[in-house]
Amino acid sequence: MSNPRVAILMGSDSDFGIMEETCKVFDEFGVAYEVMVSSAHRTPERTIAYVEAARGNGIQCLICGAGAAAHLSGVVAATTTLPVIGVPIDATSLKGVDALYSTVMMPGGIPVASMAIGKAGAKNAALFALAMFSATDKDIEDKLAQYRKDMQAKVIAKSEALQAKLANR
Ligand code: RP5
Repeated sequence: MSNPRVAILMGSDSDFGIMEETCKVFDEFGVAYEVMVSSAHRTPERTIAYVEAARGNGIQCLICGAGAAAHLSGVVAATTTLPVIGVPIDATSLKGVDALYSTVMMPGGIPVASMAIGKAGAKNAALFALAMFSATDKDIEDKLAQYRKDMQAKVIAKSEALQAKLANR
């Protein structure tokens, strides 16, 4: 994709089934991103080299999805002053609580904006990045407003469908 604004990193290709939710939102909003599999512990030098170059390459925000003892977001945040959003992934028998704690409990000084575990978090990571962009990007502000209106309309339609179904019982 040309001129990506966002970098989506994941610790393993096994995380993509979740991080695809992030990609889908950016696709819907027409925001360019790039995806890279890079681990904080398996490929540390590659991860750091990529993040160090990110700002110069036009990246404005990094989204990191990782499971288990998920230190990817923290390592990325330690390497750049760009905003870093973390998505904890359910990859172990602890069902993502391990990754949530690793992602959310950053010591003061190096912030990571942690989202919820799993697909909801991956979706919200994109929406959170878009909310930040909307502070200075009117097109994204308008699209986010429309996104919320569409979501409300779907909830109301589902409510009415359920009420109609119950009325016919
Ligand atoms: C983490 O370990 C990755 O982010 C992934 O969620 C988890 C398992 O990785 P694989 O063993 O599937 O490659 O580093």
